[in-house]
Amino acid sequence: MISFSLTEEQEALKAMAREFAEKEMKPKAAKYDEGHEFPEDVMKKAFEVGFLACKIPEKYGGGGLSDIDTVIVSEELAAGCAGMYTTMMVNALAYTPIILFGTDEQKKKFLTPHAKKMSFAAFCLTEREAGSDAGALKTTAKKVGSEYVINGSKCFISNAGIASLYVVFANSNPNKGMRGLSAFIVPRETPGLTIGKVEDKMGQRASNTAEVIFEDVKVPEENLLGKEGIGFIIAMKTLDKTRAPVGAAGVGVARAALQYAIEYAKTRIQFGKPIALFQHIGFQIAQMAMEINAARHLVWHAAWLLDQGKPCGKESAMAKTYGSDVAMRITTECLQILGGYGYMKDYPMEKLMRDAKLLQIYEGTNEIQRMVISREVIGPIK
Ligand code: COS
Repeated sequence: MISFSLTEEQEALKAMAREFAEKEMKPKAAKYDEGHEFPEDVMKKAFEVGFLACKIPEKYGGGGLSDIDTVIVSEELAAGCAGMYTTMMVNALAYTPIILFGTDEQKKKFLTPHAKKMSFAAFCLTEREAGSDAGALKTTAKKVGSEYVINGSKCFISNAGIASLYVVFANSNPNKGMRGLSAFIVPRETPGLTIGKVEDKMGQRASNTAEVIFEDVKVPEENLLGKEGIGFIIAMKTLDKTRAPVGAAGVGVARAALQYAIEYAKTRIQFGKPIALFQHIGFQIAQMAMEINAARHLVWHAAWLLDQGKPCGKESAMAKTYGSDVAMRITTECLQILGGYGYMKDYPMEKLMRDAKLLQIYEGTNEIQRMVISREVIGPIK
C-alpha cells in the first residue's frame, strides 16, 4: 500500500522540529557561521527536546525515531541551519554502528549515557589517503592480549573536537585488505587519543570538523563491534542508513532558499512590477518547486525501505545525491534571483549556498553515490 500521510505523532514531530528551526536555529545561524563557533546554547536546547539522542532506541533512553521520522526531522532542522543540523545528525551517524552491531551490554554502556546528558559522538572512517576508497584506510588495530592497540589518524571528522565517543574503523588484519577492517568504540578519555587540526570550512561552519589522532590507543576487546573483519560492512550498512537524511537536509536547505527567493521576488520591483511577475522568474520558481518535491519523494521512499528492512543501497544513494544536488542547484539559482543582494553576507542566501556544497561531498561524494547506483542499475557484465 502506498501512503503519503503522516501519523499524528509524525505531524507533531515535524511541527516541533520546524518551530525549533525557526525559533532557536535560524536567528543564530549567521552568528555561529561568522564566528565559526560551536553553538552550545542551541545544542543544550536540542538535547532538551531530544534531537541529539533521537536515534538512540527508546530501550536505551533515546527517542527511537524511525527512518521516516528521521528524514522528516532532518529536512526541518537543515532548513534552520545546515551546520547545526550536521552537529545533531552526526550523532545519529556515530550511534548507528552501535545500534546495528552492538551487544545489549555495549548499547547500555555507551548509548544510555548519551541519552541522559548532552553528548556528542563521531564516526571515524575517513583518512588523508582513504576518502572515497574507504577500504584502503591505514589505521591499524593490533590485538595484544585482551586489548586492541590503535594507531593512525582520521581527518575531516565531524564532531571530532566536541565528541565524548568515537566509533573508529581500523585494520586489525592488514594482510586481508578491506576484509581486515574492524570497528571499535573508543571513549574520548582513552590515553593516546588527541584532536589535531580543526578545519576552517567554507560552509556549515557551526559544525566542528577536525582530525583525530590515535597513538597507542588501547581499547578492551569488549569495545569491538560485531567481530573482527566486518568493519567495512559495518561502515557500508551504516551509510546506507544515514544517506537518506543527508538528502532530506538538501531538501531543507533548498526549501529555505526557495522560500526566501519567493518572498524577495514578490517585493522586489524592477521595470515597474514585482520580479515574480516576470515569466522567467515564475518558471524558475516552478522548476525549483518540482525538484524539491521530487527530491523529497526519493528521500521518503529510501526511508520507507529502511523502515521495512528492505535493501536500499541504491535508493539511499539516489536520495542523498538528488537531494544534495537539488540543494546546490536551487541555492545557486535563488542567489541569482536576489542578484547583488544574494552575494552579500547581509542576506542568508550565500550561507545556504556554501552550506549546500558540503552535502554533495560528505557521507560519500555524489560521484561515489553514482558509482553505487550505476553498479546496481547496470548489474553484472559477462
Ligand atoms: N551493504 C553491505 N555490504 C556491502 C555494501 C553495503 N551497502 N557495499 C559494499 N558491500 C560489500 C560488498 O558486497 C563487497 O563484499 P564481497 O567482496 O564479499 O562481495 C565488499 O563490501 C566490498 O564492496 P565493493 O566491492 O563494492 O568495494 P569498492 O571498494 O569497490 O567500493 C565503495 C566501495 C566505493 C562503495 C565504498 O568504499 C564507499 O562507500 N566509499 C565512500 C566512503 C564514504 O562514504 N565516506 C564518507 C565518510 S563517512 S562521513
